[in-house]
Amino acid sequence: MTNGLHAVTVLVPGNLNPHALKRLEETFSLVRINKPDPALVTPDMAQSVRGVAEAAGAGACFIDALPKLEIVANFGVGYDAVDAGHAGARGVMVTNTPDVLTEEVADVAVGLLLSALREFFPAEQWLREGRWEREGPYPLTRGSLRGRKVGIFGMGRIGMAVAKRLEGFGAPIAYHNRRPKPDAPYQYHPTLLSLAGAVDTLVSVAPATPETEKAVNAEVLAALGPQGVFVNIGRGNTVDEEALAEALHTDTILAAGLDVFRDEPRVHPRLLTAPRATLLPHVGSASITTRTAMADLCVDNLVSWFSEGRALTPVPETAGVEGRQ
Ligand code: 8YV
Repeated sequence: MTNGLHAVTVLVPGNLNPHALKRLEETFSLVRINKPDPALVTPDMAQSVRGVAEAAGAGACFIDALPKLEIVANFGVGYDAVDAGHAGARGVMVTNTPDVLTEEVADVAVGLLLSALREFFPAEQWLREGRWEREGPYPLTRGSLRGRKVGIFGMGRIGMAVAKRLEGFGAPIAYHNRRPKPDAPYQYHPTLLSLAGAVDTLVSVAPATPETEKAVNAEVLAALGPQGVFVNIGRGNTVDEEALAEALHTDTILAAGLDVFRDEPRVHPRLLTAPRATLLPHVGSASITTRTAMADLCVDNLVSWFSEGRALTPVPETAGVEGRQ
């Protein structure tokens, strides 16, 4: 069924998962450039590229530099680096990779929360440095999951999976989302500030949008209170990182567990020195199993588009875009 697809040219700007690259190479005519920069698009590419597979984004100018483009297949559920509104207006389909990473990312959110509260990394360092033997047990942690009230910011698929897990830990759950979710049996808060005032544990799974930009700010963090813990598994853009670092350094909140940052791979220097901060290099979905499933869904979207004229997982902005054959 995919034999005829070698005539279709797919462009990969920047790095992509090796399994995705292998499948793209076997299935399509693959071309590559270093990054999604319109200046790197050759006249040949402009005339031939019908599909893009990327984890590096696709801005409006890049999309416009490819007049034959029909589909951008984003590797990842978050597609904030793709200008999906512009793509939709130009009749270009955009797909992402939902569902296949939900449980994996939710697992890491819980791991981050426990690690931030119970100080796993500093405790392990204590052991490795021989201090257990020399000085005795690691000091008791100020943080504990016991008795906590959890707030979820962003009640999508991953938010629901995090909520289910934390229910299992005995924590009452509340949430803030653009609008209430009929299938979420948890207390809804119409604002993030009201949610933060009602809980001491805030887990952000929110996407990066103009509305969520720096939504987790000094006021929200102060509302969490001195026992507050903030976990971010969504996007760094949703946080005022200067305010978060300040809140940690001044004991305005107790702890943080962060997998995502505003300017990855650069991390705000005051977050690096903050007490009780567990910092991970954006590894939420980064197991071989889950990244392979994401790669398959990314490539399957292209295969389905070019062989059957329909995308498997279109993003809402381009759900109405139709195939051209
Ligand atoms: C990946 C993610 O790090 O899916 C997302 O939105 O943030 C992660 O799963 C990313 O997709 C890798 O490019």
